[in-house]
Amino acid sequence: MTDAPPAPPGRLGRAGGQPASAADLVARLVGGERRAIATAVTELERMSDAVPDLLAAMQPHLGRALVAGFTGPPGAGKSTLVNAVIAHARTLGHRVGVIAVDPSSPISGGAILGDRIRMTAALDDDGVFVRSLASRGYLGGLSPAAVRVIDALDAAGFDLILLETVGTGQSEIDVAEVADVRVVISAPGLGDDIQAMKSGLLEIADILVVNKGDRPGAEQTLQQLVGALSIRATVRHDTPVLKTIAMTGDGVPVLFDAIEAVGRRIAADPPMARRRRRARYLIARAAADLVARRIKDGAGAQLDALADQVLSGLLTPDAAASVMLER
Ligand SMILES: Nc1nc2c(ncn2[C@@H]2O[C@H](COP(=O)(O)OP(=O)(O)O)[C@@H](O)[C@H]2O)c(=O)[nH]1
Ligand SMILES: [Mg+2]
Repeated sequence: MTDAPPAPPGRLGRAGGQPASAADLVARLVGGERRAIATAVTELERMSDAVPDLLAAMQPHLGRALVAGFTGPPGAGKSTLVNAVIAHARTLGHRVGVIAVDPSSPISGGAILGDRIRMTAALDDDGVFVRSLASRGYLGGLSPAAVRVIDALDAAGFDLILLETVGTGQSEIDVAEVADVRVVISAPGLGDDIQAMKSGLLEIADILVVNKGDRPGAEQTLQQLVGALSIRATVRHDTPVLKTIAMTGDGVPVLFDAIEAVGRRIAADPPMARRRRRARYLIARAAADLVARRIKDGAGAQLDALADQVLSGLLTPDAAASVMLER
């Protein structure tokens, strides 16, 4: 964890000895009060009972932030690069919120980003807010909680929100749905990384970054990416391919300009369109969770009955699934 300790669950912090209402908390959050932001983020992360009220109170304050997703294989340098982008964005006066989604435990994983941020002045800077979230049960992907935390940081006036996720399985799809700008990071020496990009990372990228530009093989990795872009039908052929050295900040201003350029391109979309995409994602995720829970909780006897019908040839498994969902 890199920010203030969470309030106890179910309470929204204290004001004058009384539990603060969601509206009060959001008013303080909108005013940029750090404790209020930390408390709201924790409530949203834990899906506490206060969440519906919080979301409702935040609605009028949403839609200003640009959300940039940083995804790629472990060790590519995402956290280091996020840190360098924070530093650059701060010199330009942006307020930066950071959400790092770690597939492992919040303790081991969160500490990694925390260490990188701690190396800079960012922790003492009111213009930066960092939170690591575990991706419990979401296979390395984004949890719906992470999407709600984006809203909290947006409402709190962070105009740039950086989202770090490991690019495996579900998370690349999540990032494509949730981020306004998708930055896909690779680095030389990570093995068969260009092949790994077949899994869809190239397709979602607005910007491709070869980090560790100081390492042997960086130029070759870059050329491979340029080559892969040119022969694939399903990608934008004008996707920028940039080289960075996150450790020194080399290439970071160019990357930042590229992020802003994509931001300008999509600024033609009304903010509502971007938020609608995130809302669609939340609904689809919630629906999938609901179905999974139904199957797990209540469907034992029904499943047995349907299985018998499948075995006796009365139903196909697909038809049985439909019966189950219609109940
Ligand atoms: N040589 C070199 N090492 C880097 C660079 N950026 C990050 N690293 C190192 O690569 C390792 C993984 O970095 P990290 O940011 O944790 O990667 P992540 O897993 O993608 O978040 C760390 O040891 C970093 O110090 C770079 O530009 N050049
Ligand atoms: Mg990392």
